[in-house]
Amino acid sequence: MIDDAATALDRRFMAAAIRFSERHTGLTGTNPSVATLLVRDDGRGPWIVGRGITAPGGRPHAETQAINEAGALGPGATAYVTLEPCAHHGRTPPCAEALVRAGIARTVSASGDPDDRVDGRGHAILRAAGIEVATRVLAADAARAMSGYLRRSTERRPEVTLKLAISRDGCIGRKGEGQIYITGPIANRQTHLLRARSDAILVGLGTLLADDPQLTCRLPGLEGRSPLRIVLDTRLEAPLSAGLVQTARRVPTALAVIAEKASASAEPFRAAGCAILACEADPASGRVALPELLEDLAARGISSVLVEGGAGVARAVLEEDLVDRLILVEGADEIGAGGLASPLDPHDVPDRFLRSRILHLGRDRWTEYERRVRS
Ligand code: AOF
Ligand code: ZN
Repeated sequence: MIDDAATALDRRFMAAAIRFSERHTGLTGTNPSVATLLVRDDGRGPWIVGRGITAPGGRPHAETQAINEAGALGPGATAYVTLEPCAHHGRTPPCAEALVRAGIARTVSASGDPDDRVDGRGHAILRAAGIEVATRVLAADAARAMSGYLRRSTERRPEVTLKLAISRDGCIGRKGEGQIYITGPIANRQTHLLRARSDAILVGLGTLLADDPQLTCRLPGLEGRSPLRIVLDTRLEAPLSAGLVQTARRVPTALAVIAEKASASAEPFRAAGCAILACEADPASGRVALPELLEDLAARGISSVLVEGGAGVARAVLEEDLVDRLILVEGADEIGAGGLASPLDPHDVPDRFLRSRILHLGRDRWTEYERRVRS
């Protein structure tokens, strides 16, 4: 009985730690956003004495911030960490050693850390110091919160989320018209939150030409959290006057082009502040090869990519089985004549996707799917 109570309490604090960690998702560079809660119980029930989240940019790590906040209340506390504490010497000593030095009595962790420098060593340092260690508490929830980092660490590519807004009659836009609203303001704000939490947004040239989009996060207070904007522009045909190009100094922007286009003709784009990604061409289509581009992005530290635009890009990532998370936002109204058909029928989602969440946002329905674990 006592064990069950302890487990329920552990889950409660770990759930709080995971939610807390999500505050910095998308802000911590190549580091995952990790949270630590230090909790002690002096006989009147548990209370949180220190909290930390991986700082923007990736350092300091969560644990040392929580230890500092707890001060004299740290010794004897239980540490809830969403990721195994690190075991390597970076700019600061390992967090596992910091927890030992702080006199932590017990550690509860959610996900292991696949980083070669950690991978079990963090837990081993704690155990060797006589600290009780419970692992894998709410491991699946923590893995979901850090899915980009875990995917990049283990598969050397970012996690890809495809988001499609689909009208009631199965369309994603109207031919010849720029941006039209398929979903309402609440769903649109949810999309901006998704952008804030992503490292990069990917769209095709067609979307840039048709919509001249901004692809920024415009939620009040979160304006600084716009991700890197990447345009698939095989032959470098984007106009210099495009909004994305013109604002590249303010919001990072990259054009993914095939190698032979990355030379002299790209100079004006570089001068405007755009990064030029020289990509391999897919032998069949001649277009930028997507798996290789994703590998390249992972090597640059990008852990999550949100695919937001263009039926063509959506179709390509689906056909090449590159989509890890699928988000369908179904609007309440029809587009009618001239509608562009969605590359995916919301009533016929491929079997490899498992529905994980449904939100009702105003008149819209937001459904999330995760790719089933490959056997
Ligand atoms: C922790 N606590 O809050 C985070 C950890 O480049 P460095 O030295 O900052 O190390 C990066 C690695 O640290 C990263 O790959 C992951 O293994 C770990 N992240 N570890 O103990 C944290 N963010
Ligand atoms: Zn650390």
